[in-house]
Amino acid sequence: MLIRKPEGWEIPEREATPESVYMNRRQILQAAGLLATPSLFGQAKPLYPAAKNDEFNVPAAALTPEWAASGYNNYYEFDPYGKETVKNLVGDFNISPWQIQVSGLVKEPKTYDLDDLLKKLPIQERVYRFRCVERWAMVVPWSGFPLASLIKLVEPKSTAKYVRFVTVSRPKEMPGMKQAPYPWPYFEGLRMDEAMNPLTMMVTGLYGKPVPKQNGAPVRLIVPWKYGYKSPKSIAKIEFMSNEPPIFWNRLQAAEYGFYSNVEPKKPHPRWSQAYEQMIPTMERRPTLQYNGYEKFVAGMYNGKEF
Ligand SMILES: Nc1nc2c(c(=O)[nH]1)N[C@H]1C(S)=C(S)[C@@H](COP(=O)(O)O)O[C@H]1N2
Ligand SMILES: [Mo]
Repeated sequence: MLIRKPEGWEIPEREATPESVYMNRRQILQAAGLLATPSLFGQAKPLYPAAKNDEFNVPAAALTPEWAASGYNNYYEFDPYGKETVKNLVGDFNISPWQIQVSGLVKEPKTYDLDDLLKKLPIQERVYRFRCVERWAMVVPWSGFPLASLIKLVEPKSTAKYVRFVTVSRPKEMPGMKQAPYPWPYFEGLRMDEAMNPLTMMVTGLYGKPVPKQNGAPVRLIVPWKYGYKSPKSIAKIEFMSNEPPIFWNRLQAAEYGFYSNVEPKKPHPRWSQAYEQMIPTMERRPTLQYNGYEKFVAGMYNGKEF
């Protein structure tokens, strides 16, 4: 029997009823990835990866591996007793939509939507050294906007001398909050000049992607010349004040944690010499640097006694 070869003008059966018959134009464009999802609508281009700031960059080989930075975390609201466990406990944590309440000594106390802020405040990527008082350290690319740009937007009064930050409080989504009798939610603070320092960043991204929940999504502070606990995660409130605000770790153990907490190799913590640091994940030892290596950017703010 002769098998008839289709003529060029004949459409094979499987192509005769293309999907386009069943999909409307919008669905087709969406399937092809050509339509922005509603939440992205109006945004000129994707947020990540953000433009790299060349002043704060290192060769890729000098970076901490991404899996280590996002797999070894201090985030007591999820686990007050473990670090490698945190990433497995963040599943129920809701980060969208996200609001930041700005209050205190400011022109107009107001609650801001993070998505709206991100339309006004351009983000950039900076590689920073990051150092925990427990001595472990890493070198990672954060993305975010300078805290100074947010402060300029909200216009604090001249009487504002300090800024206080408060982490979100969601005991139902943050299982660690019930495990330890701490004065939740986590609270921190900076002097106004520290908050305005160009190094101080509100971070929304890590390794060219949105920052993982275990690292503080959707927005955290990064203050690279201070010990890590000065960089609160998942910030829900920012308050401008005339007096130095209390901070979480000082409230818990005043003898061990001061307000400034600038990295200083010659000042040992009662439980950890600060002469060296250990790079995750190898735990290779390196000498601790004054102000964590950011002396030229920050030493001018201090008289040498703020540790
Ligand atoms: N809300 C909140 N922020 C926090 C903490 C925390 O327990 N809760 N831990 C701090 C400490 S001690 C460190 S070292 C860093 C760790 O950040 P990382 O997990 O992204 O490395 O987050 C800081 N911010
Ligand atoms: Mo820490």
